[in-house]
Amino acid sequence: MIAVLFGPPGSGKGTQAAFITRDFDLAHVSTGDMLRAEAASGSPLGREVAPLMAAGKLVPDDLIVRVIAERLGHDDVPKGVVLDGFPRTVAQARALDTMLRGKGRDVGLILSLNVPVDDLVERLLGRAREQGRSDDTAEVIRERMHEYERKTAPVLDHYRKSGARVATVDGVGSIEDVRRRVSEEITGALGRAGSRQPIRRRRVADGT
Ligand code: B4P
Repeated sequence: MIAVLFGPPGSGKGTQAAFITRDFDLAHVSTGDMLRAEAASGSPLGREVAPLMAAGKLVPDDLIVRVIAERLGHDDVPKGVVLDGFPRTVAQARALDTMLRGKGRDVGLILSLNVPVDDLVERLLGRAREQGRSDDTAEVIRERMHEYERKTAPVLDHYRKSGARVATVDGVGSIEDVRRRVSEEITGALGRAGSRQPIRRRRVADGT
């Protein structure tokens, strides 16, 4: 199973990816986390991306595609992956399609988290208060939303046209409510794929 967690900034991709990867024993590939780690390390890549991220801009496609190509070569990938925050442009989606085709695989499920913009802004400003992320200020959030509408939203059409399974999930409600909806979609997709992989579902209600 290669699943893409899709949605605007603050829709809960990172939050839900943490549950899914644990509940279904999938590798978690978060481009946001990878880029933030590079920026914190002060590596040449980190120094290139830090100002873009702080301004709410997407980093260049060729750069992020190289990062993902390297990550998809890791040992934990064959068991299945949740891609969190990638692809974010149609060019990235096409590059991913090509990469996966080369491995005889494809994207099995796109989970699109649907959250109204007012809720997104409220969540991101809340995260700013709790975690102080440099890209969670009101001005930068506006720019990230703009980037999303212009460059990222069309990725869904790319997948719909390609015939991939796109599931829209209501991302409003408690984190546990959303977790339950997302889990149902993944369980359904795994069932349809007739996957023989062991599904290590844990009980969602109490988080065990
Ligand atoms: P990401 O790290 O992917 O960040 P995000 O879109 O802001 O957050 P996400 O949707 O994961 O929200 P979260 O669960 O944290 O990207 C950051 C930056 O990296 C981008 O702007 C870009 O510059 C760069 N980048 C990353 N990937 C790239 C790519 N492929 N190409 C180019 N550039 C790339 O949730 C947000 C908040 O909401 C949290 O505080 C959470 O606790 C809360 N929350 C979650 N679910 C909730 C719920 N149901 N109810 C209430 N609150 C909830």
